[in-house]
Amino acid sequence: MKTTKPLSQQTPFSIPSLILALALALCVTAHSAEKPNVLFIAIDDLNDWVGVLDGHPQVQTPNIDRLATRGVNFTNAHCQAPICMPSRASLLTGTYPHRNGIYMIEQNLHEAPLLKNVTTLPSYFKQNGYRILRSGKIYHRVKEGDADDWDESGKRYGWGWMGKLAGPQGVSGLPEPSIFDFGPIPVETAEMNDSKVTDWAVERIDKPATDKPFFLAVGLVTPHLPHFTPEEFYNRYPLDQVKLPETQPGDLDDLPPMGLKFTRYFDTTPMSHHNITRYGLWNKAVASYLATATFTDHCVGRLLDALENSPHADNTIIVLWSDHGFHIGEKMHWEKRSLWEESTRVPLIFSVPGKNQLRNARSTRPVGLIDIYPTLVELCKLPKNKNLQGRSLVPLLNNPSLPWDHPVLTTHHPGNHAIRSERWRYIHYANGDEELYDHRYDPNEFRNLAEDPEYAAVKKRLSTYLPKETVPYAPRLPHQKFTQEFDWFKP
Ligand SMILES: [Ca+2]
Ligand SMILES: [Ca+2]
Repeated sequence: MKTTKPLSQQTPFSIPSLILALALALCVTAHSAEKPNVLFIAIDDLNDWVGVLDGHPQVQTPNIDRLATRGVNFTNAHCQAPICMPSRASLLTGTYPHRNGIYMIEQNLHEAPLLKNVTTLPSYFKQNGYRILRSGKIYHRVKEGDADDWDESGKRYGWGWMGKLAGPQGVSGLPEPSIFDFGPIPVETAEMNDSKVTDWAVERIDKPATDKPFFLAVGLVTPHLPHFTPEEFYNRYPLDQVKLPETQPGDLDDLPPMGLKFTRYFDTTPMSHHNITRYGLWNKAVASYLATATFTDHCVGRLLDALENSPHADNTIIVLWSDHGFHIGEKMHWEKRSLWEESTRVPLIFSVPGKNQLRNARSTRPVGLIDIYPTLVELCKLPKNKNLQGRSLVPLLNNPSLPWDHPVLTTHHPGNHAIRSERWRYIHYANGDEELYDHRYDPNEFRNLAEDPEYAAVKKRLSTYLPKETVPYAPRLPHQKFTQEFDWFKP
């Protein structure tokens, strides 16, 4: 058995050997601090219905909540575009839609002339000595991600096979719902797409470390439509007990013509407010979405467990984000493609290993998904990438209440912008129409203050953050099945 001599009997260290030992210790610490792994968890269409975001009083997301206790939860984080393709293109290239030309689903970032010389986030990590791995949906299009030359890639799964389980009529009760379906389907939890995406990632986390640090990107596709889950998740939200989102009769009366126009896009799909209310399906839609949030959370929990039980637990940065929000009837709107809070607000949590890092902290400062790239570059001490248009959130990770006068921008098609500051949401449409909401008193954005002269100065100040120039669309692909010609510039 080893015994420790009393201090007085120990051989005294010479000053030079002490310095050498200290230097060695510092070297080891610096090396491991310089090369943290990254677990990059991308979620599709998850809004603020997450326990730690207080977006819905009944939602059960114990694992995302657990992650928040390990780091900093950004409660005022917003996407740069309220749909998958441009939001992910922005995040992964570190550029804004109004500066890269990617505004819509039917585009491809490798065909955008302004992105020709841009190094995407995973590629940047690869160039700087990381082993990059991906499982599931990271980019909107599979082929876009292929350009990163991943060291290992897991499979990405479609939803068609689940549609077959739901049957030709679907399970929601909407007529011909197609992908706009929601409810429980007869499937085992382990068979769900995201369970398999998670299995693949868990196996990689369990593997012994290589000489290189890893950047492991895991893209969970739930809660993207269809909102299917096994019954075990759906049954946690009894239909007679679910709370509907708060709405106000006549809420849309104070919208300018362009605000109203935006609500009409989804009127052409099965999941419209008209259809949902007409068929009495709002409770079921809420329960189904809550169930998808809980299922996604279950996958996140498996990733966190795997990491915590692995040798990488103390040397892995975790970032969790969703590409945009989702309306479940707020402002009588459904899905995304709006410039309101429910479309733009997203979960964003950073957990950074290290003794001095903050735990269980929240920051109410306005931040964007575009800030993830520069933040990871700084946290991992990679060389600065000068082409990035977001800003590193490291100062907020160190002090979540640091003064931060950087309102965040969301764009939907050229010229339609929202500016979100800590207190306000200011929307400026391409035709000049405006909306203004005061989140201090009106978190549901019921009262549009844009026409009230009392707020002219607020509008003027916020409008200084609008882009001065907007680039046109990068080349467009043919329309897909569920998209249609829609004029986003005129009421
Ligand atoms: Ca999405
Ligand atoms: Ca209103």
